[in-house]
Formats: sequence, structure tokens, C-alpha cells
Amino acid sequence: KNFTPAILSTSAFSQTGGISVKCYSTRSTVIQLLNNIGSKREVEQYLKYFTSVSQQQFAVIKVGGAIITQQLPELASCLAFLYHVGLYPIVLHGTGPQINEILENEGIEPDYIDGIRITDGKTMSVVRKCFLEQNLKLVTALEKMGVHARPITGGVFQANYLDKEKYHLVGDISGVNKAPIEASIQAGALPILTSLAETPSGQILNVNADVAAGEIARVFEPLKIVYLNEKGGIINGNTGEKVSVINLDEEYEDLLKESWVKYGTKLKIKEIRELLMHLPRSSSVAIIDVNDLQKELFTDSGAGTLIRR
Ligand code: X2W
Repeated sequence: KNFTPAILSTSAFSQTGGISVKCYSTRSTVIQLLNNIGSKREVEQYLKYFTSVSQQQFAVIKVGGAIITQQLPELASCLAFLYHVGLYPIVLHGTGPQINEILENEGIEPDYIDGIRITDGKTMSVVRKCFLEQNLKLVTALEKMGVHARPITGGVFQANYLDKEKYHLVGDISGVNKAPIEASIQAGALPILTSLAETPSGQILNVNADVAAGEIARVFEPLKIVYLNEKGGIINGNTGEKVSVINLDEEYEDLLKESWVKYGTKLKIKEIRELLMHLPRSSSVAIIDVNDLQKELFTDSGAGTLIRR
């Protein structure tokens, strides 16, 4: 189903140089965007492109848990901007650092294998609490900016145990229920998801948020797939430099042999490769800083790390 948001009507479009907004308070943000990030033509062109598909196919944005602690105002205003121009990204967030902080305060050393948290019963209660708290924090920050946002903390991911002996309460996603996400967008609310999953018998399982975001992107096939992290991309652990592009077809095997490609970074690259293998060849994933989101979406020059096949 194609759509043209009413707010992008032609007259309003030309009045503001390409973008019109629902609410006066964001008008200045729009003007600022036009001046700061790209030419009017560029921004206009991308807006048209994004509104040429159904709303749910615009973008999947994965938000690392650290961003909610460190950059919540920036995150909320970027998402509010998109909402106010009539774009509805599917947002999925993690909560890794918040879980670790609580565990460490309780004298428990966080334990991972290959970037996946070993989640026993005690840890799981911390995981659930953190997901709910961070979800509420993000939704509340958005609502304060006049955004209608819907917390979706369950009912999306069906899963089986990844390896009960090894990881305990960790899920391997077996299915995605699109309905709650579609219903949210149809109701005009940004869907804000956690990566918690559920087994057929109702056991809640922990899933890495990068992995879950990849599953969402796989089923929705959005125009843009963006991972926001606190480093603004993937950092080469040997040189300390940001990797600007990863061409998987040529570099993947060698990359996996690099000593710095381990834990969460390895998992992220592996999952993104898996995802891109299932999507049209032209698809790519951008891992960026939250402050580069508008630039990544509305200009030809990207930011952070671009992963493509
Ligand atoms: C992750 C879920 C949270 C997450 C965890 O427990 O840390 C597993 O590893 P970030 O902030 O995106 O890293 N789950 C199974 O991925 O959060």
C-alpha cells in the first residue's frame, strides 16, 4: 500500500522548501535540517523516495542500549523529526549496559559466549526489568516531544531455546509476528520494540538486540536499515579507526580472522551478513552515531560504517 502523508501536500511542500510539518514546534527543526545536512534537492528527493513505499517499509532502526543512557535527547529529537514529517521507522532497542550495571552492583560478573549473554533465571529477571525500564524511558521521551509512540515489549518474536545447556534462557527466533508493529503504524504510533521473545509454551527468552533487529529487517525489507551505537560505527580495534565500508563479498572471510573481530562485533557482522544474504543485492546496513541519522537518511553522503555485499 503506497501512501502520501497529508503533510507532504504540494503547497506545503514548496512553502518549506520540500518539507512540511504537522506541528509548529518542529518547523524550526526542519529548517535547521535543510540548512545543515543537505541541499534542498537532496532532502526532497529522499523524502519522496521514502514515501514511495508503504509506511512500514521505510526503515528499521536498532538503538543500542548505551544510547538511551548517553544520548536520549538526541535520539528522541531525531525520531520525533521523522515522525513529524510522516515517516514511521520501526525502532528496536537493546539494554546491554543497563543489565551489566545492575549485575555488577549485585556482585555478579556478566557472562557472555560469543557476544551472547548467558542468561540464568536471576539474570533474566534483570534483563526483563531493564528492557521494560529502557523502553518506557524512550517512549516517555518521545511523548514529551509530541510523538505518539507505542511500547511493544512482547508478542512479536517467537523463539526456541538457542542452546539451553550453554546459554540457558536465550532465544533463537523462529518467527516474527508483524501484526503488533503494523497495527501501531496504522494507528499513527511509532512502534518501539524490545528484543524479548517467547517460546510456544510461554517462556520469555532473552535475544541479542542486533539479532532481533536483523529479523525485523528480514521480514519487513525496509528501504533503510540503521544500527545506532555509541561508537558511531565499527571501530578497528588494532588501529582505533572507524571502518567506513565493509564489502562482505570480498572482506568477510579475512575480517573474521582479525583478532579485534570478536564478541559483540563479530556477532553483529555475522548477523548483518546473514540478513543481507536474504535481501536484494542493493541492500546495505549503516552503523552510525545518533547525530548522523538525518545525514544518513537524507543525503547521498553516508556516515559511520556501511556494510554491503
Ligand atoms: C542481550 C539483549 C540486550 C542487548 C543482553 O542480554 O545484553 C543477549 O545477549 P544492546 O544494548 O543492544 O547490546 N541479549 C542474549 O542486546 O542490548
